[in-house]
Amino acid sequence: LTQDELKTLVGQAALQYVVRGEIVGVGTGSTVNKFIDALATIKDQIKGAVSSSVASTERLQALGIPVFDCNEVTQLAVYIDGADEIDGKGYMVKGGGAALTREKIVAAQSTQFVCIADESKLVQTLGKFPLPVEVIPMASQRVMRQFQALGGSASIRQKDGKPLVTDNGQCIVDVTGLQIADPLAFEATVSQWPGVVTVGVFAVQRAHVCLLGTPAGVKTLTF
Ligand code: DER
Repeated sequence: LTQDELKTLVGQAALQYVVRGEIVGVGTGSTVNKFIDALATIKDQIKGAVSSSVASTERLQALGIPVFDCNEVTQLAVYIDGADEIDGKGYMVKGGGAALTREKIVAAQSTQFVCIADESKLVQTLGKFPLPVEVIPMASQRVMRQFQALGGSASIRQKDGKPLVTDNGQCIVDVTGLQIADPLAFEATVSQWPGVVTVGVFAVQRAHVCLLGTPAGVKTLTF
């Protein structure tokens, strides 16, 4: 099975967690895109979706799925999203798709976080994947120096030769060389640095279930 086929597998498997008649929280990325395509096959059985990015909103709307704003809904039963890394406790590194801020917001408004991922995302310790951090541009150099002081090396994510601008108009700093042994403490510390909008460690908003795509089929991890 190719990685793409594994993503399709878990995207379809996530349908079983969607509460019929309700609004489902939808994340961002290529695996989530497979889930959105699967969701479209049951769109008459749901009320709609809350989206975590412009990209997911556009895909949902193109498939005829109503999209609601976070402020139009209260608690969502389920949030379906991918991850760049997930460890044995459901802690994740996210933000490869630059949508981490809105992903964390929708996840915070959801009761159950169901992570869908191909098996390459399951790691022992978070930190091999470059850690995304959404930052107010004027703070970016100081935040990069703070990560360097922790032993990391940081850079401003580029797109088409200039700094990527997020859906929220901010920039993304990617940090390599960190060992995130205590995701809860790391998330709490970095989230307080002036200028940090969102750090791509999802520890408070960890996953409760992970549908892991493997050549042997979908493995369900619960945390
Ligand atoms: O940006 C994100 O957090 C995405 O969920 C990303 O981490 C997963 O994207 P992928 O499914 O394309 O690997």
